[in-house]
Amino acid sequence: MGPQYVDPAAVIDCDSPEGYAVRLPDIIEEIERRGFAIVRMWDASEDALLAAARLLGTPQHHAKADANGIARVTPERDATQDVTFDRNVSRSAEAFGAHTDGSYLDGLCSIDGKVRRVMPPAMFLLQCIRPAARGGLNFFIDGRELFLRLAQEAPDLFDLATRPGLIDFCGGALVAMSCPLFAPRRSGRWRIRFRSDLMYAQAWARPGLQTLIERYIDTDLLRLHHSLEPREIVICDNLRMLHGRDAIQADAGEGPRLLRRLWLWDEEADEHLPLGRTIVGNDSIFDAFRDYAPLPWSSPSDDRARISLGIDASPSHSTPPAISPRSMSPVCTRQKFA
Ligand SMILES: O=C(O)CCC(=O)C(=O)O
Ligand SMILES: [Fe+2]
Repeated sequence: MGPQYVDPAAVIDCDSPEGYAVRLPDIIEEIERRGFAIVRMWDASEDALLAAARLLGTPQHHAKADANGIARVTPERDATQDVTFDRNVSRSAEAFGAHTDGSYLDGLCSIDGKVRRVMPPAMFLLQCIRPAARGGLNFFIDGRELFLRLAQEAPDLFDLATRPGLIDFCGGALVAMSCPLFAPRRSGRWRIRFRSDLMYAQAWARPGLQTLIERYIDTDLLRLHHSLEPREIVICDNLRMLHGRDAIQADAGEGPRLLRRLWLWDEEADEHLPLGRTIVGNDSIFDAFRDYAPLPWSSPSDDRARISLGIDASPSHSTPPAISPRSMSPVCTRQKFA
């Protein structure tokens, strides 16, 4: 089977901010049904991106983002530069493998005296301003399908993927230690966290993870491709989906491929209370993850949407038998992957 593509008829047209508000229920339904939606906005302005995001959640800042939380995604890294490793592959023309945005985030920040857990964004928006002339296609992998398939087809890999403490992510000073590939959330749903170029695992677990990656992630098996056009915005459930981008092979005449990216804060990452001290203001002890704090809108929207995010493995939604944390084997068979 060759690569699969998003059906062009699935792109949701919004010709004005009012049109977007009218189509919002359809957009949310699409996100809940298959993990992402593609909307075609009236133009490719920053305002169109902010209008799309405003009804969906609270922005989450990023070290490379501006005051609105918007980051430019464009190949600006000099290919001849001797970069041994750069976490910001999104700013190169190289292929960007399947990943969760902010996979390396699991920390704390303080905002006005409150300590908040910093996690990967719940959703991200990617807005196309200028596509590449050749290459640079986006792809999406449904983590729910991966979860259900592993449970059914490869119980050993499923055990491995849900095993607490499995993987450490390192993105420089930003780390997320001891994360399973699939973790249960308070809501009862699951989240996926993956980005192979930042992942480290103990030696016994590596062969199994490599098998999983080869069979299910670094292949077209579960990938749905889409060639983003100007004005289009992908709105994606980052708790459920993996996404990535093919290598950019040729720029358009007008200039290099250019997108804008905006993250939306995970509301389940709530306030944490100190046990032995008083937190005052924006305490500098939390500076490591400070760039990834939520950025409330100056005038929040009254009609903020409620969207069910993450991987729903409950019986009503899954054809295969329901998966619950109890059905996970507590012991992983190390020998099997040796
Ligand atoms: O360049 C793209 O289309 C994807 C970029 C991306 O996934 C990211 O910046 O996290
Ligand atoms: Fe990404």
